[in-house]
Amino acid sequence: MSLTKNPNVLKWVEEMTALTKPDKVVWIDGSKEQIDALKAEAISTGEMLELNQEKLPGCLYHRTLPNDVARVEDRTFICCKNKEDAGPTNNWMDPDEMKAMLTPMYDGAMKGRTMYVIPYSMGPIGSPLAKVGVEVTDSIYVVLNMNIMTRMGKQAFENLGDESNDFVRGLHSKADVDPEKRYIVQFPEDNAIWSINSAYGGNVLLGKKCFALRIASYQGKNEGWMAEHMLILGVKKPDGEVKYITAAFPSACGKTNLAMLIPPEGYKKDGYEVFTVGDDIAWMKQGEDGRLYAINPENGFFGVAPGTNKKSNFNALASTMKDTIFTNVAINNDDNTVWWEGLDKNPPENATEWKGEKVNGKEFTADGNKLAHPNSRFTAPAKNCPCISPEFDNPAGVPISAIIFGGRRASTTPLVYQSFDWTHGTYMGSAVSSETTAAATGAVGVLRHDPMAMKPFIGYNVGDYWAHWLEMGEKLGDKAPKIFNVNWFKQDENGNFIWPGFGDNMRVLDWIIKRCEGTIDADETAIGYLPKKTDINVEGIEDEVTPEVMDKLLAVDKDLWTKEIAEMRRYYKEDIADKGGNVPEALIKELDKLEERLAK
Ligand code: OXD
Ligand code: MN
Repeated sequence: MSLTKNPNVLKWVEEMTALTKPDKVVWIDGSKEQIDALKAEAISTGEMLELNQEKLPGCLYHRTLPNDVARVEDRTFICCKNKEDAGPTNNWMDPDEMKAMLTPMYDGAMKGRTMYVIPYSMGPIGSPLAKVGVEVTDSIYVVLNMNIMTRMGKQAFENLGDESNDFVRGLHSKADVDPEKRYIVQFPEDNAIWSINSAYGGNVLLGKKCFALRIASYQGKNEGWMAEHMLILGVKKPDGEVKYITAAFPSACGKTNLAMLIPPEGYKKDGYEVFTVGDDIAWMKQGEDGRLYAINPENGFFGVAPGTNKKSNFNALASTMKDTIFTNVAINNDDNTVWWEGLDKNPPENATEWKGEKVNGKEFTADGNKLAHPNSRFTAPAKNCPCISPEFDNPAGVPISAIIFGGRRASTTPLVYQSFDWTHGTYMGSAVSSETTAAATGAVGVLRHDPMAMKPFIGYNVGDYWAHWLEMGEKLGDKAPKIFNVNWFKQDENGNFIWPGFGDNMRVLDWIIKRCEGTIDADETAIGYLPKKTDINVEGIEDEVTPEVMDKLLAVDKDLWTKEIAEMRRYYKEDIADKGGNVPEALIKELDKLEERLAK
């Protein structure tokens, strides 16, 4: 039975049913009974495995096909009418051509299967910043994940109302999971997403990257708000005030870790606390008081499992202890629990590796094999997180004091610096880049540009996206958050990291907050405001971060920055302007000014 009278929803679901021809249509109301029945069905067919219900209550396990383990950027498209509107960072195809190509693939794709109709809200129900989506899918795995990652079910339709046409239409079929016919397609002008031949999270949980970033960034440009690839955290100070900060880093730079940071002992003793509002996506809009407010549109964490342990991210690990779905990790068959590289130093002997083969985990990993896929995931409810913010469900969002950009840079970029103003900060965001690590590619130190950490997620032309950032700055005026850049990954001559990172990043957040409050001075340098050498608190880590190390962490090397400027000129011209991206004049000017300051 349908859950809404909204004729726009009914008509679209009817069309999708006629196209995909499922045996049955089930509307997802989000009730516990319905979810429990779907879990039982998925367990009975082997789609999901039930884990040890004493040690991991409510937790399930899923294995994807080995050819279907990550987002597929080369098969991801932005289909708007004009190619120029997709810009140089996106694959593009004419929307009609794309639909003509995909329609035969969807035709009858759900024969013999059930179509699930999932209404969901991105953002707290009733929030003026929230938006509704409807996803139809032939995968129970998708339903169960959407149940964790979004506010799903009847409540979302109540939020949409009986008339509105303002919902994102998501069509997903795993079809034959054929990698040659896999397409992840956004139609921003139609509020629509089509995903086919995948069953992996980032490609099929359409509320996440497809809607909350690609479609939403386009909506944000048109409606005057921002959808960003940012964590949101709150720092409670000893006086009880909470300051909120967002941060954008490319993947594998520790967003989830920073979002769930545990402050060093000294800070804890002084009364500091860190709260998580989000670990991946922020929707931000100007509030009535003129400040920028952020909500996390998601309701859970879709985190990378390998490397997560008690020390690296206690709060993330704790979040996975109940009602969590694990995908492509390894199973410890002795007690039917899960294991992944970096969880501990003790791979289970009696293991099932991620592809499903039973192995002796100790021997298997000794040969250099991995038990868990490097991109294996946990889907965990946000409310499980021990440090979840009390404001997590606040429909108004939280007021943002600072925006942080960062990447993985062995040299050049200091530990932290502050932009002179919003425009300069927008330049800094456009210059976000990360160096590949030896582990990932073999080619160490190759610079990948990832503006605002949004390269794979900007749903329109990157030049227009930068212009939108500049417009937002004008609107916010002196109420705008301050913009910073951080680099946790500086190395010495021998390739050793010289900043401890993890919880000690609190020391940098502390400086950032004091800069926002105007209670601490800074050194004005060519690249921005840098901390005075003694203003980063190193109490408790003096042995590691000596004054000499601090000198290195905060160094601005003229030769390296000259190279950086040359590379940014090349990037703006060859990668953006020559390929149809309109780099705003104001950003080129920032580059000129940076060069002038450096020459002085
Ligand atoms: C993610 C990503 O999964 O950025 O969050 O790839
Ligand atoms: Mn992400």
